[in-house]
Amino acid sequence: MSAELWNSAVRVLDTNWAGDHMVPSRRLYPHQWSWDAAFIAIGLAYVNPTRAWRDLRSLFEAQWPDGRVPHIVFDPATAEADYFPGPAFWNVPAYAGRAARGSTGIVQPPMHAIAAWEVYRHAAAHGANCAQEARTELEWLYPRLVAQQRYLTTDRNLGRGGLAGIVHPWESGLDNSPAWDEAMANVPADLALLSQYRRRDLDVSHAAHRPTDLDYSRYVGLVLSYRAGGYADDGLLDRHALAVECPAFNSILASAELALAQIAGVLGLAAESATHRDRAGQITTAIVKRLWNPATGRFHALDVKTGKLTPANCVSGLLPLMLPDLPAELVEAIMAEMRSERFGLPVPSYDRTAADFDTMRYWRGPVWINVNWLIRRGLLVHGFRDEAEDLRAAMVRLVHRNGHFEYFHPTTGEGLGAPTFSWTAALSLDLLADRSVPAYSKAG
Ligand code: 2M8
Repeated sequence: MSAELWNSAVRVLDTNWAGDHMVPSRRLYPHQWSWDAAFIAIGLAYVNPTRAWRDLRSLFEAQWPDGRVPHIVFDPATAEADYFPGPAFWNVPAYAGRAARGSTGIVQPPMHAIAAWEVYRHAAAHGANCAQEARTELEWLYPRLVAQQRYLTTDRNLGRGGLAGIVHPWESGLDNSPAWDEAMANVPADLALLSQYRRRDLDVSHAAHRPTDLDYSRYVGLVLSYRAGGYADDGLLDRHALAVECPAFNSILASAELALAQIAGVLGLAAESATHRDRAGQITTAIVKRLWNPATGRFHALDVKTGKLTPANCVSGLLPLMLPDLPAELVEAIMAEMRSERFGLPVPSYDRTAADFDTMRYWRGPVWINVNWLIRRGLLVHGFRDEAEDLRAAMVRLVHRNGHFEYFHPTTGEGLGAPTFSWTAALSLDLLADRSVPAYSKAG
C-alpha cells in the first residue's frame, strides 16, 4: 500500500509543478497559494528538496515591503478568466520591483517557518549538496520569515491584545468555517456584486460543496473594502466590517516563532533564538487569555468588532494543541473534545453533532488532511503517541482508499473537491515517512 500511495503522491506533485511554483490544483486553483506552498514543501522535501525551496522562494519573492506574504501569487501565464477573483479584481499596485497585479493583498496562516524548518531537517538525508542548498535557502528565508511575523504581530494586532487579527475569511485558510458565521452576519451582503463579478469556482466544482452566493457576495465586498483603503492596516478596525482572531491562525503564529527559534539557532543567532521562544510564549498566553471560553470549555474565534467569542465549535478550536506551553488542563479539555462524538479521528472541520453540520460543504464538516496533520503534530507535542499513530494510520488509509482529494466526506470517506490536490499528496509523503519524533516536545 505505501509504495502505491507514495508513487501516486509523487505523480500528483509532478503534474501540479508549474516551473517555479506548485499549483494546489490545475483546474480549480491555477496560481500559487501561500499556506499550500508550506504544506507542499514539507512533502516535497522527501522527493525533490530543490523544488521545495524553489516554491517557498517564489512565494517570498512576492512578499510586500511591509512584510505581508500574499495569500495568492498570481501566475502571469494564467488567464484572468481562469480564476475569480483574479489579478485585475485585486488590483494590487506594483511593489518592490514587481509588476502591478502580481498578488492578492491578504494573507494566510504563517505556516512557512514551520515548513522551512521541516525541509531543512530533511535535506541532510539527500547528501552534502542538498545540505549546502538548505543552509543557503534558510539564510535567505530567515529575515523574510521574521518580517512576516512582524507584520502579523504588529500591523495586524487589531485587537491590541497580542494576537493577529484576520480581515477576510480567506485569510484563515478555513474559508467558510462556521467560526465566522456570527461575525460575517454583520458584513453587508450585496448580491448584485455577483452579477458584476462572476464566480468561476462553480464552473469547476459542485455548488453544494462551495460557499453560497450570499457568502461569496460578502467575500467580494470585504475585498473591495480592503482594496479601497489601499490594503492599509492603519485604522482598519474602524473602516472594515470584519476583524476576528482565530485560534488556529494564532496557534500557527506561535508555532512559527518556535520554528524560527530553531532556525535562528542553526544560523548561530542565539539571542534571536531566545527572543523567538519568548514571543511564542507571549502568543500562547494571549491565546489562552483571549480565546479560551471557560463556560464552554473550548477555544473559539473572537469577533474583535464586538469583543465577543463566537459560539461555533470548530476544528480551529482544537489547534492550540500545537502549543507546547498550553496549560495541562486545557490540553486535557481539547483531548476530551477530540475524543467525543463531536469530533473523533480523523477530525472533521466542524462539530459532527451541530444542527448545521454539512458533510459536503467547504470547511463546514468535511475532513481536511492539512488540519489533521497539524492536529497530529499537536498530539506528538504533548506525548499522545498512540492517538498520533491512530491518526496517521487513519489519514494514510483515507487517502489510499479515496485518492489525493482536496477534502473528504466525514462519514463515508468519499473524496471531494479537486481530485489531484497538492497538499494532500505532499502530506501523504510526510505521513508515510512517519517521523514520530515531535520537533518541539516539552523536553525540547
Ligand atoms: C481554498 O481557498 C480559496 C480562496 O483562497 C477558494 O476557496 O477559492 C481554501 O481551502 C484555502 O485554505 C486554500 O489555501 C485554497 C487553495 O487550496 O483553497
